[in-house]
Amino acid sequence: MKAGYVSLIGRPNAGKSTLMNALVGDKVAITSDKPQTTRKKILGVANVPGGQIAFLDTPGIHKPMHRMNQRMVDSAIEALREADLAVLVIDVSEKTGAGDHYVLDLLKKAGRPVILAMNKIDAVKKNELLPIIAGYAKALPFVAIVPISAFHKDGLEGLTTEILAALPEGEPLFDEDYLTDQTVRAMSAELIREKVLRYTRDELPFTTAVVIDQWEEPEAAGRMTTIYATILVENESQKPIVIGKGGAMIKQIGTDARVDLQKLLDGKVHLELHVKVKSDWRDDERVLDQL
Ligand SMILES: Nc1nc2c(ncn2[C@@H]2O[C@H](COP(=O)(O)OP(=O)(O)OP(=O)(O)O)[C@@H](O)[C@H]2O)c(=O)[nH]1
Ligand SMILES: [Mg+2]
Repeated sequence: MKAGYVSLIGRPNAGKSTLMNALVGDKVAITSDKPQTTRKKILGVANVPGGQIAFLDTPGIHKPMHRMNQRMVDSAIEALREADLAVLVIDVSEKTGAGDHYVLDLLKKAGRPVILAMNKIDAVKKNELLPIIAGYAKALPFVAIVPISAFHKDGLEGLTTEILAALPEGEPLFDEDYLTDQTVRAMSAELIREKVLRYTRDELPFTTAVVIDQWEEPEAAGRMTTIYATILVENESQKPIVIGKGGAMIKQIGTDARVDLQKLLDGKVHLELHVKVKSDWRDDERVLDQL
């Protein structure tokens, strides 16, 4: 049996969380088409024939402009230290740039074996892959290079085989039914934030956070869980955007979130959403600690 920690590392929006969900076979991390979706390291455990893989999904590595972002990048680097193996996830439909070289440098310094997962192959022509492979192969001695589409679950068996081959022999690290290190409350807050990311644009995705204020368990079987949550924004002008015309936006966010929450909790959910302004919360260590 093989077992170990595998950190998914890469630039924002490369598809790391989509990949982890696909490999774990469950929605563990939220995803969105906006960069900087994942804000902290998330464990997702995959039990596969021949072993157990403890994936660490990480925030995309970027230039941090706020304390929150510094924490995000730090948590990715920490995951790299904890890993037996790193999987560098790249978006092949994006041009290679300075950010990619920075990530390659981090991987070099970490000294862990690295697999290159070339993601989003569905979005490019086959012949565009060769020069990318050549460029990356020159930069780092990857133990394997695997073209995949995380979204379409294409090439994932091959990737799993390469991961298992590179992991040490060992007994499973977690019980077979253990999926993630996140609490149900934390996952619920994330699901609500995912809907905020889905429906809002401009700076809103970067400046919002979700806090669960109160959680009322159902009193009897068949009754509903009541969840009170607050969507934090950074300034007054952002509040009406999240609320929308006549409350349309927050209603849409709530309706969509409730569908996911009911799936997560396997029962009826009553969700009460509020919007609160907390200026500069992204640089407020106390708020960040709470989050
Ligand atoms: N076309 C295509 N899109 C993909 C694929 N994998 C992921 N995506 C999309 O890419 C976007 C980003 O995906 P995420 O999984 O959130 O990316 P991430 O690397 O976790 O991003 P951060 O958390 O911001 O670092 C989403 O819109 C996904 O649907 C793929 O194989 N093909
Ligand atoms: Mg992510």
